Amino acid sequence: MTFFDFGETIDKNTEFVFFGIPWDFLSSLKVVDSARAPQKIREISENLALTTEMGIEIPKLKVVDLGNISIEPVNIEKNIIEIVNFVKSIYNKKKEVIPIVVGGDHFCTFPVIKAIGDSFDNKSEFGVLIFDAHLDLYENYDKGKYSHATVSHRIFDLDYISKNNFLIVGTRDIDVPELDVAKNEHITHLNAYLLHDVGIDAFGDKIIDFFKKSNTKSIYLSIDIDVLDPSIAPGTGYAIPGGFSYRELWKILRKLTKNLSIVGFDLVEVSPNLDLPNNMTSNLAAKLIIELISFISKSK
Ligand SMILES: [Mn+2]
Repeated sequence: MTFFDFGETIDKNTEFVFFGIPWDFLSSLKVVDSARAPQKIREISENLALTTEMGIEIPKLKVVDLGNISIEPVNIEKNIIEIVNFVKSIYNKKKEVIPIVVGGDHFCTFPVIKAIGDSFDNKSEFGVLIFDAHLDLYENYDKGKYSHATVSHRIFDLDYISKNNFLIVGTRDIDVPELDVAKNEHITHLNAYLLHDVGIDAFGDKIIDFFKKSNTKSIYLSIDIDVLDPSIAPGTGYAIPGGFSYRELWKILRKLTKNLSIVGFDLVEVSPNLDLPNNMTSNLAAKLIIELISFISKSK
């Protein structure tokens, strides 16, 4: 039994729908194997105890695991359509469910956000929050316009995404062309060091205030595992120092879910082949996902 397999079909009681996107072709690094992460994280969760840190019994959370989306790694356009259709098929079964996605490289986030954003009748209520060491704002990178390093740019290009409902948090490895895009488009990003300058509470408030200011009520959250410090999450392609601790991110997420409505989230860029032999990064990922599910469940 894993954290995520308490049922395999969506019914009227389902609150969360878990699925994997085993796709890492659009990573710019050859050494990663994040396509393996969805399965690895499920396996790891089998060995973890079945209560959350706040004492919630995990089997009582209504999470259905739909398995992995079928992916043809090099067939980019087909995969985008496949992922968008997969998410839409979930909403066709039940509109009020929260998709939980495990990648894959960070590009997997784009089609998921497109599907979720497109499903909103009132698109002005929808916003995107990204936790990442990087801006991922290149116009083109590596294989072209679709890359894990262009994903934020592609999300920003969506009609209903603007500087008012799009925020990147935890950055600390930014290239000059990306900074130019951020400046020209007035895209807000909160650098990782700021958390230590102002403290966790004030940092969390900054995120909440950003979305409240524009009246953005429904937030999709994307977590690149490299937002965490590589000392606790070494199993990822870019090991950038100065990231958040597990507890810092946990506290930020707990606060966010009390103040904003989360309509879906993903966790990407875990690379099992770069992890330590005790699988500490996949372990952390499994833990983080279930804690976040319990926060969202509690806030509903
Ligand atoms: Mn990223």
